[in-house]
Amino acid sequence: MTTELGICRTRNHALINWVDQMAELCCPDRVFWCDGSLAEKDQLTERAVQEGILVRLNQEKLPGCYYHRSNPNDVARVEQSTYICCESEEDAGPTNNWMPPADAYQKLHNLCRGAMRGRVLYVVPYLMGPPGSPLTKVGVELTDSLYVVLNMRIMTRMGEVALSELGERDSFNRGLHCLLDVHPDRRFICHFPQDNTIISVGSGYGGNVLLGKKCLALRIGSCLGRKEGWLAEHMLILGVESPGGEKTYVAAAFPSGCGKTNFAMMVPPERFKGWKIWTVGDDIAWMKPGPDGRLYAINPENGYFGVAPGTSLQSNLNAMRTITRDTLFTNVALLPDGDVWWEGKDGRPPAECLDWRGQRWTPESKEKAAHPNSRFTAPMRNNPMLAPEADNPQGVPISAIIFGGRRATTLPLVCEAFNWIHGVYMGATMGSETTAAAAGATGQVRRDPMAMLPFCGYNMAHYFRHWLNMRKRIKYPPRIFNVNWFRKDEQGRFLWPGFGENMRVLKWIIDRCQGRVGAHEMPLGWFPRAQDFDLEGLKGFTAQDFETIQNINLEEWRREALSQDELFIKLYSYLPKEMIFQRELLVARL
Ligand code: GTP
Ligand code: SPV
Ligand code: MN
Repeated sequence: MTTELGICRTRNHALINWVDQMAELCCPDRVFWCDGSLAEKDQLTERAVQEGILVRLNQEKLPGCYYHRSNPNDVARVEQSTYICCESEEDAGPTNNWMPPADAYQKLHNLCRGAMRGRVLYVVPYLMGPPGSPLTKVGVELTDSLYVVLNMRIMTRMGEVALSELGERDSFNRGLHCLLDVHPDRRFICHFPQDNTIISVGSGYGGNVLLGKKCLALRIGSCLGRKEGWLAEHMLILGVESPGGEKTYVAAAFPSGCGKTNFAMMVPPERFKGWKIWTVGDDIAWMKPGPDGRLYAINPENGYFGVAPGTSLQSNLNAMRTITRDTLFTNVALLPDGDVWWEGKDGRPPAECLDWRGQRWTPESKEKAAHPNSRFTAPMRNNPMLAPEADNPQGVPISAIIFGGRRATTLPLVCEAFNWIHGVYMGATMGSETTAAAAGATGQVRRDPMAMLPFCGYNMAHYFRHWLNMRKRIKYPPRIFNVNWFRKDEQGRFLWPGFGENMRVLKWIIDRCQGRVGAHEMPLGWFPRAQDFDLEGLKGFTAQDFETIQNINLEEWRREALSQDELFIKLYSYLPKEMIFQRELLVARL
């Protein structure tokens, strides 16, 4: 028996009315309601292959895997085209682009009018969060991109499950996405926090268009969190299991392209035999105080949209296992036998392939074969180290929050904040070198508070205030740490081996949380004592190197303090006093 696909089966009037209105605006030939079934996946995948949106990869090597090239003008998030559309410009704050909601609606509705003629409008109901969690939110994305539908199917809990969670309520996030002509001049990603609405046009890539991710889970999510008393953060969540079975959960905020996926899937080195790292999430955490006074986190996502270049059996074994089936690859290189490749993958570069633009590539070529922001979209259920708690509606209790940027200088490998307020200051003043995850120059240090600069949906100064206020609602607050895997020597080589060896840093962090190791007080916070930091079995890294990587250079810190000031001056009118006092204390200690 076959049931017909694409039929509307909900009786939710608010939803039906809104879809009707949007269809009237966009004028698609057809409206297709997604139910999330396997039959639907097969049908839509087949359609995407026929339309040239996906290329079927070698099904013996990569069962269920497909390949997509995005428009070369559309390969990353576009921060300059991302807007917060609230009534007052001050609510968006100086770190966001702002448009008055009425103007934005008019502009975007004009762009969308008739934009789906000759096309299909797909209705994608989805959940951010496990079914039944008090933190879970329902979203519905309307899109004319099959690529978006198939990605959302992996990245969220999509279809029937979301409609039944929604029931008759009208409290769902309304997302409209139109490809238009995929031209940068007509590319806008607009958020309307008052209306719980998102409209994205002119792009077909990643965080611009998979509306559950950055748009709902972070920008709208941060606004909801402020209102409802929780935190929506750009954080991975992992569980550390000791050989004795003790489990400790940590959340870590690193900016885009700075190591969250890698850290969340880490394989501990030989020295830590018997230790296990379980992945709860690799990009987003929603955190709320629980009834026992601890801070609980859920991962609202259902899949990984991870950076491909640099991913290898050596650097990220669990990711490599995760992407062997039912995975979509975007903007990587395509091999003659229907396999995929990227810079940093295991083995030698292929003798020839097609690069991310579809042009012939050989090892002599000057350009990269895979785009630096090429990605895989993979179901989290493929991850052999997926934490069983990833589906737990209550989430996991967080013992440590870790902030970390990509800094070639200045920042030590690890230190611990003196207390919550100091930790918030550490997060607020985070700096990081820009990466290929956003369009624009890479390698430039900028302030990226809590790794949320591109994702905070309201005034960043109010966001700091919200973080400070949260302390009163958490009886047993997590300890806060800062890490930097990316410090370099004078020759430009990374001082720290990173990846699996980050377990050594994590071990010190959880030992601190369990009150098992000491530390010494330094101007920046608590530093590990040499005897408490495990360097055994780490080839080529001496106690002297440890001192070098933990060194505080006063000249660098003078510049750092000045650079922090630039952000604070920008935010001055609403900046919590605590931030100013912390800065003064830091300067005094230095
Ligand atoms: P988004 O998905 O953009 O939010 O990024 P992410 O934070 O998940 O970054 P990801 O883990 O994909 O890492 C991005 C880049 O950082 C890759 O090129 C990695 O190889 C590199 N990287 C990750 N961890 C380490 C590390 O410990 N040391 C060094 N040197 N590089 C790392
Ligand atoms: C990021 O840029 O932080 C990402 C990738 O996780 S995207 O979904 O494109 O925003
Ligand atoms: Mn991210």
